[in-house]
Amino acid sequence: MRPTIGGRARGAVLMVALLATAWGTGAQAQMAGGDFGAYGGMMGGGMMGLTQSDRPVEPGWGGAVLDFAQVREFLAGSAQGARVDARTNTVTYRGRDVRIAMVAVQPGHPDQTFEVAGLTNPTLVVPRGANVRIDLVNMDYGRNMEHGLIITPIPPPYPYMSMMATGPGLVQLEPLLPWRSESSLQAASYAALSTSFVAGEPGTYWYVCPTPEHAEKGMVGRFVIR
Ligand SMILES: [Cu+2]
Repeated sequence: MRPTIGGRARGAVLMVALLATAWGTGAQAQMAGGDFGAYGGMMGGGMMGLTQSDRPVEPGWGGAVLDFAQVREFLAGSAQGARVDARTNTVTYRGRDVRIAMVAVQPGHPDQTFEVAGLTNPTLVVPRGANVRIDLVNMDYGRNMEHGLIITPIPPPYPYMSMMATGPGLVQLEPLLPWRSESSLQAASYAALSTSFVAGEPGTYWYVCPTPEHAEKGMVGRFVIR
């Protein structure tokens, strides 16, 4: 079963636990165009706490581990199936099956942002009813640079502890992705994780990094279902 964004009642949290598959180090061979291991939001009371990952990535962290060549391949394909409009900072997807290739803090972009298809914190537009998969790679490095993603109907601004405002979200990548293993981009290993859901109720939502301070600093963008 997959979680659905939105529901019959506006604001209702209709979540179904995902079939969760954690990928360890064996995931690397399947990376190209593959799924990094899907995590569902374990919704319901008491699941606010995200796993702490304030450390560099290492095998067995809970998701996939990519090398730099795989990350470059990921970036090169990140606009596939998307219409990218830099003027409006919008990435629009079509069809029943949507795959969104997202980076947390891509080098060359502002700190504490998400990147999709080369744009910074773009508005992402998906069709109603689409099966959406988000693949997230953390390219950041250093203390407190673990990143994650939730999708929430609660708009910004958010406080330092963004989840105090957003709650656990309708969709959640969990656990947080640890930062890359080395300062050198070429030598580093990278954490990658996927989640899948159905785009239900049309409307405007927000993708938000749940790490303390990050959403407050601007690690947030619009997610539109129409
Ligand atoms: Cu973050």
